[in-house]
Amino acid sequence: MRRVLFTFLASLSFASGENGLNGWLRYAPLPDASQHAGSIPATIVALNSSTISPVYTAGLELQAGLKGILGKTVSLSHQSSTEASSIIVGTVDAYTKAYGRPRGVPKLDEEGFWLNTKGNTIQILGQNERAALYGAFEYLSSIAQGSFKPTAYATNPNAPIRWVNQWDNLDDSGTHGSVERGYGGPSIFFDKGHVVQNMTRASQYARLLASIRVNAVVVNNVNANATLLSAENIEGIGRIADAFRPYGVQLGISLNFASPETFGGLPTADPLETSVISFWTNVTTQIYRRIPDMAGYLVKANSEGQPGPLQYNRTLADGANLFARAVKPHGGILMFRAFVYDQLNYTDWKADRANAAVDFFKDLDGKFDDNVVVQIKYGPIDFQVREPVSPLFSHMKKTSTAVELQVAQEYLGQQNHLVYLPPLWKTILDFDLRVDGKKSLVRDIISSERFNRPLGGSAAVVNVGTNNTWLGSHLAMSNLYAYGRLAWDPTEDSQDILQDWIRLTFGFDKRVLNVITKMSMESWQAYENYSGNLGIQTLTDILYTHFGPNPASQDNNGWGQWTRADRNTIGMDRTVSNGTGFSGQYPAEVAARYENLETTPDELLLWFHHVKYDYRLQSGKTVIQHFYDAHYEGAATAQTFVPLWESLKGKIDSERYEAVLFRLKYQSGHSIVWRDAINNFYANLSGIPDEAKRVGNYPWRIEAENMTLSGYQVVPVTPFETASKYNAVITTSNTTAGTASSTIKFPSGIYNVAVNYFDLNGGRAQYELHIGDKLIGKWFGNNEDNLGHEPFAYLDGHSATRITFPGIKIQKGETVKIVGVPNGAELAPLDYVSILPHGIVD
Ligand code: GCW
Repeated sequence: MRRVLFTFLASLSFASGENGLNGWLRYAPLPDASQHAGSIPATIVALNSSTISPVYTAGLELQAGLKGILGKTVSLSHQSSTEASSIIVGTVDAYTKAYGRPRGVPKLDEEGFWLNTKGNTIQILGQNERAALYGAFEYLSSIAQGSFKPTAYATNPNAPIRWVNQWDNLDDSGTHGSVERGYGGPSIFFDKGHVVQNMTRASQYARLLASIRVNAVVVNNVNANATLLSAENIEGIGRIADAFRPYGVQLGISLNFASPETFGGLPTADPLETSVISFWTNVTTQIYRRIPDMAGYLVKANSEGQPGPLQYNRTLADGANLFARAVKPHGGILMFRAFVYDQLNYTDWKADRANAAVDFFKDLDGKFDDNVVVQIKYGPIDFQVREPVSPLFSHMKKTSTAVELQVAQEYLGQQNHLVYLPPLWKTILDFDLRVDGKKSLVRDIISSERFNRPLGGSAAVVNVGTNNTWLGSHLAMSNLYAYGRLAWDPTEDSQDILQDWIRLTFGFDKRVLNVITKMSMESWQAYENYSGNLGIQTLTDILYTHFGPNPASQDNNGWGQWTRADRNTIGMDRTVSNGTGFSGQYPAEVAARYENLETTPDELLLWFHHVKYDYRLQSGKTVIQHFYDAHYEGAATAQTFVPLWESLKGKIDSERYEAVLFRLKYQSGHSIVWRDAINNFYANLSGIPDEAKRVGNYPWRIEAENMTLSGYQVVPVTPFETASKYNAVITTSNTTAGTASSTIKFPSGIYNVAVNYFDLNGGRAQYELHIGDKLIGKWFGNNEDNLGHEPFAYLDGHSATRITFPGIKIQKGETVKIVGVPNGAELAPLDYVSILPHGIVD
């Protein structure tokens, strides 16, 4: 009976609110709540009664959390009392006023806090108000994870800047606030050219962010729209700031450099012009009048078509200081992006986009005002699956810097592929640049410790949207969670952070913990394996959406994401001796390591060197065989995610279980699309076959173009490598169904049947798979409703999709038949059918 009751209660806890909206702040009932509820004080004293104070919020959170987690009703007051047993939350100063100096509290940084659960009274004391809220979330997090061991400790942030950048657009009236590189639905802030009225999502977002100690959000895209500065919009962002404030999250905005001209009607935006200076001074005063605690501005200048000071023959520092001086009297900060580069000439062997940041910024060190922070993408190119650290961190000795990370998985599967990012981020944060021959970890540079700067920290590009899951994917939320944790303490272990997140998000089941840990910890390596290896970059389509494979798109254009692959060789020669000189941008010890082919780690070989396909890596494999093997390994790992997840059925509420399963199945199919596309591309280019004879040989496949077709016609696919044997079939009209059939020549047995097709966003074609006279499955080409990634309008590596029907009984000589019913522009495109014996994935 007890067991039955327990199961019933456990299932009750799944019943509601499991759509993901609460993220890791579910306050789900603890299985053994009753054992602990008694040991928790029954009163909370929150030492601030103003409803906009984070301390006030902390009181409410503690009350709600203890109710949810322990089922305990706790009273909340804002008066200090002499009550012997209570939870006291407030600033150190407020506590001292009420109770006298707390004992044992070390000196805290501005946003540090002290948590003491040792006595009858629990002390949660922040150096400032938001720090007290951080402490309350920390306390709740440990209780929610079932940890009740009395402790007393202080914690301080690694760095003061722990921001999030949303690339949300203030579009025109036609659009529902699009998010650049957003895969979780439209903006939570903007709608049809205005700031939204309903601030519910804004405050829910601030709550999530406060719990991971993110202290500011830049709410609009760095490709900024000057109309944000209108009186109506200033009022609008004022409302967002009001929603953020009780959580201690500040608002920041991105500015468009040309605003004085395009919005202010001035003839110039020259940063040294008096009229331009007063334009920005006035605008800034207006904004601070509405939002006195605004965090500051973020500026992308002279990059990707954005205007900037170079247009007026002024330096980037002149541009940055213009804004820095405008916000200075209000206590604001200017984040200035180092993502500045020009289009380049592909035929120039010495040209290199990776050189741009250092080339543009190195001589400006010391020229930036003290409240400027140069925000540097982690790698020299652009959020690739693997990059060396940006060498700019080693040049900015007199400038505050922040690292820019990307929670948005723009080049990493767009939240449709599971990629847990902290292991990647760690390769950057823990990197020792050896500036002046001394230990110079990136995390100590951004913390301001190494060069003793006033500011510094990190910013993450995040793409939450109105989807209940925030990012479009439940599992992707581990990245947002971990970002905050690492921004606070970059020495934390990626797996420890992940496991906290798993317990908070999915509960205590051991198998749930193990499975999600295993998948997540393997995921980045798997994605790197089936996308771009050895530092060649992700190899995604860089000219269209950055989602599926298209290695050729990297080269022969001005974007500078080159691989320089030809028939015999591959890789960018970035050496000083013969190449672009990029390796020389690093301090001597690091430069020497990368300059030399033998000492460059395999994982970055093709980033730094141009070699033959049969060059032998340190691992002993040739470059090309490494490509082939890695792609098979990576896709094989992705296949394991589905059964691993399926082993959790019944252990996770069905809404999240099904949503995650759908994406993992999609990923397992798309990883094969990646594997085959990249392998065939390079097999074709190099003419070197796969030693294991897998690439180009698919004995279990039946190509659609080789089937008996009725109402279907054969079409070539571009790029060629994104369809098996280069061709697909589409229906001959957009109204009549087509059929593709073939006699099965494989021995009778049980098979997994996979169908590869192309799912375009111009319609929802319907497919049926028949074996003999049995209907095996029926589905729609409706990824556009389910995946949230960017447009997929053509037959290519973005739209290529695979669906698998496991355990199908097949008799030799039976017919396999696909019926495709076109819909709109989607002509039920079909690539191949695989009839796979147990254990074979092809
Ligand atoms: O890689 C590019 C992205 C752009 C983005 C830009 C940037 C906001 O594809 O979408 O623009 O980086 O970081 O500024």
